[in-house]
Amino acid sequence: MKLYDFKHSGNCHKIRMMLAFLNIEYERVDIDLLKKDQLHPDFVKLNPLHKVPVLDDGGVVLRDSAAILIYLARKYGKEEWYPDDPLAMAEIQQWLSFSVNEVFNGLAISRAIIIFKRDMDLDEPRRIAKDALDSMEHRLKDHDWLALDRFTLADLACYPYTALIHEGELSLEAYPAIRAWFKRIEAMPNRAPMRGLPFPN
Ligand SMILES: N[C@@H](CCC(=O)N[C@@H](CS)C(=O)NCC(=O)O)C(=O)O
Repeated sequence: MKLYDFKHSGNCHKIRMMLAFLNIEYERVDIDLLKKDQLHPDFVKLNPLHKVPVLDDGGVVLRDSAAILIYLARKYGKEEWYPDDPLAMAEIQQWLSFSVNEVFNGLAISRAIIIFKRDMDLDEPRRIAKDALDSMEHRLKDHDWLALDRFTLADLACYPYTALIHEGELSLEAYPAIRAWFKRIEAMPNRAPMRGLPFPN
């Protein structure tokens, strides 16, 4: 299995975490976005959207972090991370959508503007980031996990960019339930390394 991966990408980190949880060995192919490796014709053939992560599992090529998580959970993992029950699946799916909408457009873009010095206005991402954090806090103030009563793909998909919030110069001071949720996730085994998170190497 090959993961086309950029080390500073939270979307890629979701997949690295999942592969670590599942104890799956894989080959990491470095796509350095700062060097525009994603525009190389060989990579664009794999993903015409020129974005990481991309997973190649014996010739099965998938893009999009949420799609890859579902594939890995159902092919190699535990059914309870993405169950068949229609309501449970929808409850997880609403957080997977949230992870690539509000979390990405709010928290990840705020971070990218700061750490990659992107020439973009911070107001709109900051507004979306606040909505994202308020939604998570609302759910987590009386639940341990984002969907269902256990760790699922919902938590995995929302974790990296939320935990990297300090790199976007945002604060979690007003969000104690989110901070407590980090501790539950960070206590789990088989975490993959990521700069800026409590398990860097
Ligand atoms: N919805 C996609 C978004 C992927 C994405 O935006 N990847 C960024 C890095 S986090 C990227 O590769 N950007 C390079 C580009 O757009 O050229 C996912 O969840 O995987």
